Amino acid sequence: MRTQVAIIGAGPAGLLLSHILHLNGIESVIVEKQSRSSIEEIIKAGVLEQGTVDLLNEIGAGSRMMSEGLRHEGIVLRYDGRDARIDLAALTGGKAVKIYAQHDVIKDLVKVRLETGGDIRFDAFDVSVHDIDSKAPKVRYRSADGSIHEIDCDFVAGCDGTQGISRPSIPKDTLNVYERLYPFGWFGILCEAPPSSDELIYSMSKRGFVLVSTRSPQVQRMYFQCSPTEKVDEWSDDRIWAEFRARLATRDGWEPKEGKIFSKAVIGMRSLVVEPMRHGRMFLAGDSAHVVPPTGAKGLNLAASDAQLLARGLVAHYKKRDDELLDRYSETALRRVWKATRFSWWMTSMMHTFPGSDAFQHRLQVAELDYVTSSQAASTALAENYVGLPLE
Ligand code: FAS
Ligand code: PHB
Repeated sequence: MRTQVAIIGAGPAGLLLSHILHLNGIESVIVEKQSRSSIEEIIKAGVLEQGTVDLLNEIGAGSRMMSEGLRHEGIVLRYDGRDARIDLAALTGGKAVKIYAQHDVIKDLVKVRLETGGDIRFDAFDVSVHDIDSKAPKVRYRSADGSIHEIDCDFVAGCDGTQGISRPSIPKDTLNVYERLYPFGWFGILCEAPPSSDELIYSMSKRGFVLVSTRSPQVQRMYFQCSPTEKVDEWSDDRIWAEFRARLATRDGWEPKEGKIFSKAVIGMRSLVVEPMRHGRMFLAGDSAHVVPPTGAKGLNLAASDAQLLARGLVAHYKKRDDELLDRYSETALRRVWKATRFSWWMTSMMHTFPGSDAFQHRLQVAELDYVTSSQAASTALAENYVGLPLE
């Protein structure tokens, strides 16, 4: 079969790209290795930047997010046993973030794509790309019944995340890979409890970082810094809550609201950027090209901005026969990616306890947090990055 754009991966990047192209009259086919039910269940991100919220509304996929998502106009930085609030809305002229789980975004995007005639090939195995250096690239895959399918297209969008086949399909000697591994991970839980706080709490303590987030009035999302090789089954609920209480302790005796933990997982932490985000007629978007530590809540949002920038270039190609935006896609996307990578690295460095860290290092982190929370300029810088920088 033939289409204009073959998209590999039905994550935020692939689904957003496909729907934006559809709204501009451009055909695409998404090839996804997992089933629909599995991609709609994976627990991942939870914070949508203002730009991502606006995009979902613009493309007709935002109604459930607007009714069920939680608008947060501030975040709390906790350190030295006390809280300091960053007033995101006041510092950014009214912008905020929406707390809305990534798997709900996926559900909403799959629904709107299929309702508008979208072609999503779930359970696609052994996906491969071919002739991406030519004007007639191809995507091949094997469907569940064992038959082999070939999709002829004009362009391939590699939206298949960190474990995909797109990036490895690009000759290694043409790519520059920038990577930083962090000496810790996050132990993430979901629990049945009411919110412990009206806003997200990013907490720095000598015992390690904690993030108190939420999903709904009944389900809470929390993380604590752990070893990257931490074993989930060595952590009972009691031990987890004791660790959260110890790390979140404040001078006024604040304690988290506890409840039954129904999900536990350890998430690795690294920064990765691959340049360029293009090879021939294949473009990379989202985690296939970059990964950020979740401290800045940027991963999902970068996938959305890549999709917007790539769609803009493809629309100009097909509608105006103008390839200037497409030829500048990688450069434009990477400028935003590197700003988000810097912010995520900065938030991670400021809030986490590094191995070998001593009392001097801890005092430096306290001083940085004192400065960020007391300076209009510094708190504005944090706020404008957190709610999301302009698309370009
Ligand atoms: P995704 O990885 O979301 O999607 C890629 C899709 O491609 C998947 O559906 C996959 O099945 C498919 N695929 C892969 N290989 C394929 C192949 N060979 N053929 C066909 N399809 C293939 N970000 C945050 O901002 N905050 C967080 O708290 C946070 N937590 C995370 C927790 C976990 C466990 C993980 C894994 C990531 C987390 N992230 C978080 C980052 C995450 O949200 C990503 O940034 C976001 O999913 C990126 O979206 P995509 O680029 O679309 O890639
Ligand atoms: C989440 O709710 O999963 C979340 C929120 C903020 C972050 C990372 C994860 O920075």
